[in-house]
Amino acid sequence: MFKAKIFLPSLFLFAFFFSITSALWPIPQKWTKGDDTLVVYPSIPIKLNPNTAKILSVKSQQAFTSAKNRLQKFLAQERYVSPNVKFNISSKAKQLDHVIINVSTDQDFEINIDESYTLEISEETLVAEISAKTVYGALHGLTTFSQLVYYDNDYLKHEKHQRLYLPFAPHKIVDAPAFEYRGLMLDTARNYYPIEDILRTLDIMSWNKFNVFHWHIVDATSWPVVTKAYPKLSEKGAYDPKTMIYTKQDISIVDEYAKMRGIHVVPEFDMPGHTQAIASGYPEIVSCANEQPRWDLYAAEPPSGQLNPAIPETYTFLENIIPELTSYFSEKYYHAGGDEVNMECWNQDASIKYYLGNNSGSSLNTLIAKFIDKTHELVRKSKKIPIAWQETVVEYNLTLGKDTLIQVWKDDVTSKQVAKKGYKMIMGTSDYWYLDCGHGAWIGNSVNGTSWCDPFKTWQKIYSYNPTSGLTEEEAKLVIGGEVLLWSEQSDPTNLERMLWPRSSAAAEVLWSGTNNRNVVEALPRLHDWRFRMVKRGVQAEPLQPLWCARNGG
Ligand code: CP6
Repeated sequence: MFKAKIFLPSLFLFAFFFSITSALWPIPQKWTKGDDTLVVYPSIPIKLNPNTAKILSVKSQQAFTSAKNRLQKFLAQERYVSPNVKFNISSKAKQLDHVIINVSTDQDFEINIDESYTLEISEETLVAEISAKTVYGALHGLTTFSQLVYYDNDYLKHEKHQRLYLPFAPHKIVDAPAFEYRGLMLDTARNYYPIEDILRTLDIMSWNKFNVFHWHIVDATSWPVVTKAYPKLSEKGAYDPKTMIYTKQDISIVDEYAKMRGIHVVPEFDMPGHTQAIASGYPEIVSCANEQPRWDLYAAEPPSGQLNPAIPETYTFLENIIPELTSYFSEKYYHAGGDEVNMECWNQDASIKYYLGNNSGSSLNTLIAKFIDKTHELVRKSKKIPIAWQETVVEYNLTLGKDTLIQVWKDDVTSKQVAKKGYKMIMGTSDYWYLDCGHGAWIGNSVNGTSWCDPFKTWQKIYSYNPTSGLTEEEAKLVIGGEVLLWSEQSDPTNLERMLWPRSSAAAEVLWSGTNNRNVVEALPRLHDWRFRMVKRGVQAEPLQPLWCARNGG
């Protein structure tokens, strides 16, 4: 009670105060603004400083040109009138003359690249100037610029041309991400998503300054990836071998599209668990495949099936498939899975029993070590860096190469354990950053009444997550970022956008702006505005509040 009394009045005060300023999402590290409103015409020149152009590689120039074209198109199509950002409009408003971009270095596109930028918009020089160390920092500057403009829906009164307002000038923004790895995971195996849905997701991700698309591309239920070495993987393992697949060419379209938006595509080929789909084409290398109806004895989710670590055929498979799979993606990181291995599945396999009987000193634990070590060795041989789920170093207690990036999904007890072992980490615990609806898809759970979104994580819950929670300052340095995750047992293209947005935006701000001083009261009107803007851009983002609240400072 005591708390509520103090909290409520301040809530209204904050809400009122913040409802009148322009709304950037994620919020920049430093931002000062004024109260002049400028006019922006969609045809405003967006120029790369000629000295900059000289130092940039062809790839970097392409990324710039692509971003510039997107911004120009945005400005031409922008029809956003905010319900809660109010500003002065003067008939004498001056016109912004041009946008100029300076980039000081050319760097390879890697996750730890410098993404900082500054954006200054002067009401005196009438220039918007973006300066960045890399072209990918400049891209973020252009993204920020696109959130500062609002449509002038009265323009016909003034003149013929459509125009926009840029309120609260002058602006001085100094910005850089708090975390270098800002990811979103999509599971395209429980349900299939056409490439168009993935490309669309990449667009929306880039507006939210995400920089990693973790593509959980295969799982127990389907293997949609077409491969040369093992064609039956998709012929038998995809939901439809003609239409519900990803070819090498599809993957490079996604890869290239992402890169043009400053996003890294990290593929995950989850092994040895979650692999029953491999058994559709290659049953000889999978243990306990499809043990119905008691799949629950052998797997976390149906259908059961795990690659058999005791037979040489499995290793031949890895040797042939990993070089091909790694070659399809330009990103350095390759997620090799390793989650939720069920020992009972292996325990009951005759060939594994035989192996254990004939190899003294071997155990299920040495077998899983052998499997993961071999996989990671092949990943490194392909010049990639392995990512592994936390189970590898926590639950199975394996010792992995120090370069391995560990993905933690359980809680801060496990992140603490991973930190003690000294691995770099990405965070996204199921209690906070799983966007899906938990384990609701199976009949048993449905009978127990947990068939839909139980519990559903609200944007406030997602926003309250600190990826470094429970860690010392020193340990926290191992956390290079985090991910929101959409498992697709109960998602497909029909609900993708509302499952992702605007809740992922909440995580995007934690990852970009940092965990200090996050405050849902300050954030709400700003996120509300950002959600309305995304909707205007065509995103089926879920509503956060009644429209009334936005209009009335609540
Ligand atoms: N699939 C895979 C899943 C999950 C994991 N891996 C999962 C586990 C628990 C919950 C939600 C999803 N569906 N391959 C765990 C990393 Cl609550």
